[in-house]
Amino acid sequence: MLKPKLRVIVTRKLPDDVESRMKELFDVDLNQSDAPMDRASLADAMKDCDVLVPTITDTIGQALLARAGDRLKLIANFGAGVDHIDLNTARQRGILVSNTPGVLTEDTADMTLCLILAVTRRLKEGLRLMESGEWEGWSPTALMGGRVGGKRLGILGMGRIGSAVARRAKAFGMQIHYHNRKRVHLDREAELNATYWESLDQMVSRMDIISVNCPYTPSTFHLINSRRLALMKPEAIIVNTSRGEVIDQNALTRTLRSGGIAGAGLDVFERGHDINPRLGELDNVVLLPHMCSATHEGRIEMGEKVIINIKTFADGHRPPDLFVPGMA
Ligand code: 8YV
Repeated sequence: MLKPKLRVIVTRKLPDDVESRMKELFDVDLNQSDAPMDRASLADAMKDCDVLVPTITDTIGQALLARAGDRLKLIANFGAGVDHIDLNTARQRGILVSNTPGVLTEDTADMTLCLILAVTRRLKEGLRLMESGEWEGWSPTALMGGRVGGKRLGILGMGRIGSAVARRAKAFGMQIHYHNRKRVHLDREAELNATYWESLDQMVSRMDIISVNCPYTPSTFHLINSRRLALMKPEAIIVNTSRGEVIDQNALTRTLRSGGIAGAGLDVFERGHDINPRLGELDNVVLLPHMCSATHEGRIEMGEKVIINIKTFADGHRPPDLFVPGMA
């Protein structure tokens, strides 16, 4: 007898190719409106499916998980970060959580370099000048920025994305430094010509550019706080393409406004899209709408990973991208 298809609920609109394949494989409910589900709809969905496919815009905490139906056995997240899911409660309830690592590494690293260049080379001011129609031609001293070649880049979190940032930055002539929970393998340090700093305080105080690339966990919450921002050199900049919660955004705003550091490039914000309005007013701050992994290729590969995780689970095996806390 044929096994019944798994009932899968997807919380947001995914690329068409991904949705078509899901329709072939599963009994799937898609969200064509792309409006994020409210809590009540999410709770209903979690009562009524075998597999939930959420994204970063769905906060799946203890209360929602406690009310999930017994049939919910897998949360196959569309995204690498799973900080919006209460992993401990999921584990206690016997619900597996998988993610989509690896396929957004290069795209995110590309955009990290884009932000570093945008801030150091004053892209925002240049664009604004052209868009205003007020540009009067070349000048020897107009819009001079900093040169990235030769600068010290301190990478906070030398995982997949941090290493991909390091490879690119090395090609731009930057000197690579990093802080990580654990020192990486010596071969990788040699490949990247990277210097390990056990002390984050010491690294932060000596870098020209800081790139935040660590996941958001209870131990990385506000890792960059007002005290550490005060350690940075006044001519240094910081970029964040990981999670907003790693930087205390209000402290960063104050530091930037008082000239404590020279600029910031942010793709991510606390609680998803909470942006201090005083940040965007600054010429030396470039803000992006969480778009670092937004390529057609990457989003399709993320969908393919979600499908492989669900299909493997449906076939009675362990999904390949099962998320194990502490192993990211
Ligand atoms: C994703 C991200 O696009 O994968 C992640 O962790 O931060 C993003 O770039 C997003 O999370 C999709 O859910």
